[in-house]
Amino acid sequence: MKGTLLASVGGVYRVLLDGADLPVDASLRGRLKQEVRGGERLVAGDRVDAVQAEDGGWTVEHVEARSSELLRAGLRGRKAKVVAANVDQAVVVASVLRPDLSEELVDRFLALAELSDLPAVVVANKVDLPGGEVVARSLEARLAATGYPVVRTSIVTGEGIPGLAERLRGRTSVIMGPSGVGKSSLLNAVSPGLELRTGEVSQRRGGGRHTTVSARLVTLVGGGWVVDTPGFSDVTAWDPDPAELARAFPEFRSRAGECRFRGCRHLHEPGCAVKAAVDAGEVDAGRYASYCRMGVAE
Ligand SMILES: Nc1nc2c(ncn2[C@@H]2O[C@H](COP(=O)(O)OP(=O)(O)OP(=O)(O)O)[C@@H](O)[C@H]2O)c(=O)[nH]1
Ligand SMILES: [Mg+2]
Ligand SMILES: [Zn+2]
Repeated sequence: MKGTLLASVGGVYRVLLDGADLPVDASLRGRLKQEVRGGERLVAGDRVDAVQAEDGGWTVEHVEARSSELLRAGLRGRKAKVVAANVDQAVVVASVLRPDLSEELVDRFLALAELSDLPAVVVANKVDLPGGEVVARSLEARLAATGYPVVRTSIVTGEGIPGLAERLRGRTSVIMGPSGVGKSSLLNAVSPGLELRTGEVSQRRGGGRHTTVSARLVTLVGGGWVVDTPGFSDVTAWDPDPAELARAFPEFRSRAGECRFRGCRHLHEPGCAVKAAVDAGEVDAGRYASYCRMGVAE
């Protein structure tokens, strides 16, 4: 029977068979196990074939080719890891306060989505907090030239929850963002009954403790799938391939063709159209600064 992998924890593969309401726990067929050890992991969102033995136990026999892969940071030259499969949009969640907005982290998550060929939406959560509106507005201004929609949300006032629900409906989305910004809380608000675990943001560090520990796929009331992920703290240490990086900034792409030199890295080259756009205020200087920092391996 065909189904979708929801999560895998410690060698147990939780599969929602097509048409079923409740998932089953399965193990892997020996051959697949070899492949998993070889580095090809099964991840949330994978489409699988599972069979039931006479004793009732389920085994995953086959994994289908993926239509998309969300890649996580290849850390310091290591191979990029696949975090989720067959997703069709990335939702990058930031909180305007508690933890404080990290614009560079937002840029990094957006770049990860771009390099995974996923369209992205940005969520500015916790706008109920005093001063939150101002921070949300600055984030919107920063991203104005990128084309990414920014949705303001609050699980306290309910602002933006219907809009977010609308964007998630009927699609398979992956929720990304730093720990403690409210990813699981938002999903609970969008789809009451999910009851994902949420956690207090630690006062001392303003975040950093992971309440969600592994990527898992959940179904939403009204249709749609979402992969809830733990905050990828290691995205901060991501060194993307500098040659690919400009592709990860949509507002650069339309200008890159006008640079004087082909293969322009948009750093110190003369006649760079991207830098000219930054100087003209058409491309946000903060976004450009993120680009420069991300392209430099430390
Ligand atoms: N004031 C306010 N607090 C919120 C809002 N959304 C979430 N929170 C709180 O923020 C804390 C962290 O929320 P989580 O949903 O666990 O955050 P997360 O992004 O899933 O965190 P990880 O699973 O660790 O990656 C909880 O105490 C939530 O109650 C919001 O809109 N406003
Ligand atoms: Mg969570
Ligand atoms: Zn250039």
